[in-house]
Amino acid sequence: MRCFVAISLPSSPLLAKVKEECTGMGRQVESKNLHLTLKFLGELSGVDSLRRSLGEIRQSSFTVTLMGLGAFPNQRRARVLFARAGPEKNLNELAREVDEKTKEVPLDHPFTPHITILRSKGGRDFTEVIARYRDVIFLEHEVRYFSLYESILKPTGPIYNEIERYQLM
Ligand code: 2AM
Repeated sequence: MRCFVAISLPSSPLLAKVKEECTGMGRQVESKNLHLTLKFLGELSGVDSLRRSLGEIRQSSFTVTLMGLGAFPNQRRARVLFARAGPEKNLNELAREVDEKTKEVPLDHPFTPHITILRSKGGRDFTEVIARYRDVIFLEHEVRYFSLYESILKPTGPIYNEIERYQLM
């Protein structure tokens, strides 16, 4: 199965506003699917040992802040529009531990704390919307747990099933 480790996040009125302003610019991530990926694991034949080792993580809960927007690979021809997430210290530390506990799966790219809002196949120019929402706080949310998810890709969009939830202290 195709798996990833992430923090699930709720939407907010301001995130909904950004999505509305970006109507027609790509496929929007459904509110129930909003998440911050800590590590993408890809296709795995089994998750038993990995499930156990993720359970060894001991970290404190913290408040995540979504502030400002960004784009991958760049603002003018973006395939992904995202909200920036912080505090970097907590998120980097948690992502580092997740990576440590799942060492058998190599990290495909360095961790950049973000929440994808929209995916655009052709590459769109998001310069204006990014400038408009500079320094805007979209969400402040207490993170009490992270989860291991299975992702099932469907033509209508991905389905994310929570395999296991890991409480923070
Ligand atoms: P994202 O966080 O930038 O949106 C489940 O597919 C999650 O894993 C997505 O949120 C996705 O990116 C992230 N991810 C990271 N690397 C990926 C890859 N190589 N293929 C698919 N998804 C990947």
